[in-house]
Amino acid sequence: MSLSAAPLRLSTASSDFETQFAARLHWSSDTDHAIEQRVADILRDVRTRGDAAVLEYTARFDGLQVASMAALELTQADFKAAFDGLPAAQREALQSAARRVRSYHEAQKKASGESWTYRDEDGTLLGQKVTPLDRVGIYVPGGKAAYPSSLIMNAVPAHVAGVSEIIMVVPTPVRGSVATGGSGAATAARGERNELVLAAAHVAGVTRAFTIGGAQAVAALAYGTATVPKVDKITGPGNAYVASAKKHVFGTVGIDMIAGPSEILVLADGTTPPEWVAMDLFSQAEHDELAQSILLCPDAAYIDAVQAEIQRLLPTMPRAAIIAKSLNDRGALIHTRDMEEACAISNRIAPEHLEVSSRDPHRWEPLLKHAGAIFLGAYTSESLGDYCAGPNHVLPTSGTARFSSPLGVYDFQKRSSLIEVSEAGAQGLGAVAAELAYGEGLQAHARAAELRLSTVPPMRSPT
Ligand code: HSO
Ligand code: ZN
Repeated sequence: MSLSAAPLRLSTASSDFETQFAARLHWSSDTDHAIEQRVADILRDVRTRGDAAVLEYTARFDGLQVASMAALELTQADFKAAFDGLPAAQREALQSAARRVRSYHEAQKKASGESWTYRDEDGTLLGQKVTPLDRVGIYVPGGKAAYPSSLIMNAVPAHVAGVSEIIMVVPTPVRGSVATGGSGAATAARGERNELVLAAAHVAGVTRAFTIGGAQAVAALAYGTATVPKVDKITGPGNAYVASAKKHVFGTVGIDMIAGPSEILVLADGTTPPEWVAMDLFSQAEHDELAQSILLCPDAAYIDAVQAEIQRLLPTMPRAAIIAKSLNDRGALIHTRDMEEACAISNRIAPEHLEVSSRDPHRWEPLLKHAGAIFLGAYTSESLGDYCAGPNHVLPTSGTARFSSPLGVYDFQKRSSLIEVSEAGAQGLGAVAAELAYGEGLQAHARAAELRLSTVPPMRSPT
């Protein structure tokens, strides 16, 4: 089978640009009602029957038949053994990535995650107290999508925030468990341990882990069972069942986000080797047939060169079929009038990953407002950010970078307001509060403020 990949060619100068552009960006995340219904049933069942229900679903969907939940728990010793069993180069790479991700998130915490207070002239103290969540659950998908790098990106910021218990769930049977078939975690059902994920749990500081997955794992974390502790927030990617379960339990627990397919937008001035740009476009396309890779460039000859590299490199890729489908169905090579216009279009797309592949990236960066992560200059391949540059790779997708941010330390913290009103402060504030409270017809509020005034006024009659 000879594959070919030709992302849609567009030009902003052409009269049908807007129509074609809109069609290419359109992505439907329509909820499947059958999935919603099945997930709701599983959640209800786990909520009422706890461990027994989790064990049944794990046997049915993951083909993992065990007598008790204890057999599904992994220990820190398991993580350590997996880590020790890796080749030295992999151990070092995991540690080096975790170290850089930790440093970045420590800086993030220092810059925006600390408590603060100030005092008014009358001695009143106001501020914000930042505290970590007590316990979080991290969902790690099974099978091929079990990315150790994603575990690091979720667990390390939680750790830096000061979360004391990090509970991981991953639908991967271990300890030679008997597998009888099932769905959802095809690789796992064959009884393969994902050593890299367990090793990442070691370097990322996971507290406890269970080899459960799907909606039943989300339910166990959200409601708690006799074995699985109830968490305060669930983060991490998953399939349609997991996404639907996370939406359902939101409110009972916090969730991070519901991520769509990966996206990369390369804004090129034509000075980067076209081979590099073609491979960067592939790097997100290879995640998923629904992934979106877009090139924006004012140089038509350069776009031709990138297209030629795409065709030349495609057959060398083990995931060529996924890449080709993604590029053909959702990719685009867009010719713009100039770099300014390219920046404006990038802002309209608000991509998850934005590479500014230019000799002069700092000239364009100030024009770029909406993107999950911005990679500056030809040497900054997006894939470095996926693994080890330091910033988080869990990023807003599908245009949500217009209003949301990368996963960070702040997702594992919450804020409490601090107020300490001095006696002097209570005079001024008391008068203001009482006036507004009477206006709202709330007598007790008004009197609570007035009783603290040095001269307590007579109670007003209700209006
Ligand atoms: N690019 C993905 C993250 C990832 N890449 C994991 C490789 N491994 C997030 O969009
Ligand atoms: Zn990636």
